[in-house]
Amino acid sequence: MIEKILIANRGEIALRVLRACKELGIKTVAVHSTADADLKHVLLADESVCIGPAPSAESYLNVPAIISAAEVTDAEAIHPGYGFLSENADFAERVEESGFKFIGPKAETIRIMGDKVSAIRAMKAAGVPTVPGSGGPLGDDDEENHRIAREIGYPIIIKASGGGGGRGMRVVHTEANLLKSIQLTKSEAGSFFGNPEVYMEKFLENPRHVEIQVLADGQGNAIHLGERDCSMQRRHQKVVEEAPAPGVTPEQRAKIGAACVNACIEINYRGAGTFEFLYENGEFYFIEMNTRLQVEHCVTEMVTGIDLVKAQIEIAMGIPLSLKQEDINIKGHAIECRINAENPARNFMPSPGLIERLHLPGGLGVRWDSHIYTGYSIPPNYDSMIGKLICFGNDRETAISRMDVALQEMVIKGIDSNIHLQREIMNDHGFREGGMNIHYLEHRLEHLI
Ligand code: MV4
Repeated sequence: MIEKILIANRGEIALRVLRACKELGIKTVAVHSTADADLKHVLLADESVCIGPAPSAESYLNVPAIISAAEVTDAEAIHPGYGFLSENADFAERVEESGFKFIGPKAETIRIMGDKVSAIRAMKAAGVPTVPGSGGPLGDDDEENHRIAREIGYPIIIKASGGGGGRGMRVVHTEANLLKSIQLTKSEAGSFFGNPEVYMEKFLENPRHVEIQVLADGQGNAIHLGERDCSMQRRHQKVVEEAPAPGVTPEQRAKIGAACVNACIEINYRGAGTFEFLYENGEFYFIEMNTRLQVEHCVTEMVTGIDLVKAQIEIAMGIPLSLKQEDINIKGHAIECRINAENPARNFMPSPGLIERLHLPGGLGVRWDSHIYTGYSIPPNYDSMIGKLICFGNDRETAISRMDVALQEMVIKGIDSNIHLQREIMNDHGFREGGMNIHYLEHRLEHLI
């Protein structure tokens, strides 16, 4: 049993984790920066510890301060949430070395997945379909690199092994640009990530971003919870996510899901995880694995009825997965709109400040995951996402209509938000049709704003 969990995060996800802990009868420790003393989860936690000043580098990324907070409060486990230290292998290692449970995979697994070349190698070896590519780091042999690119076929993309999430990539359309692009990407990778290693993949021009959620107990049991479509994004920031992905058939889901489950068992994965794929012409191509809970986990919860945070905690306690694959049924449709404190008309400039008035939507199939409240002031130091509106329906059209009504009902006064933009997306013909690719929203935004 775990009796007390320290939540090493802030905002909506810290509150989400706190709620799961309370439901399980587990005591909670909130850690917060000086700018965050009045966060909702800090006020609701059994204990709270200030771990540093407002800048993340000195608080939410301050490993010694977080471990000290766990020591002084006698917490037994640390939940990292998403972002911050959630995929930092050194942090996971320090947590476990200090005698606490890290609610997530083993440090070694985080390290393998953090290095994209080793992640792709591991997945390919486990039978997960990957993007045609170099399958390993590029060397200094120019002729060999030309040969690899020619074999893959242009356009190709060069990616930093230490990158991910859209940083450190370069598309090459013709042979003439190959060598200098490799050099440039290597040198950028070296300074951005401290690792100059790069690899090559076929550049898929119009894919969708479809990801598979898994749960594994590190004791030989693993299941998948279907997929999410996260193609509606701007500058690598997801805007709308949904489950299931439009057009993915039960047969396709079972096949790619089984490949992910098999890989989890092969690498002895522990915890919740996400396999990210590019999806084009009905085929899945693995690109990266996320070894943490994701922002958009809620849409999977809505269509499976499974509490992913509770599952993470039970796995950390060493309880074998009681769910079997045949217990997982995808029912209905869920959509998540990220609500950000930003001004879409001013190049999405962040809009921190006081929430003067707040009216929240409700009704059947409406979920609001957020830490904000009237009188709360959004600090300027962190991500601009202030909440997630999730709507469920028996079918996609119902979920979209519910979302549209919920967005109409929602009022946040005192700051700018993307609520109106989300309404426009819900009423956009392409979105309503479903199955748009990763470039669709960025093109539509030229007309929507
Ligand atoms: C790609 C790709 C096309 N072909 N790889 C961007 C983020 C990083 N996780 C991987 N990314 C991409 N990799 C190949 N071989 C296009 C992207 C990409 C993208 C992927 C997912 C979601 C949004 C994206 C936006 C631009 C580019």
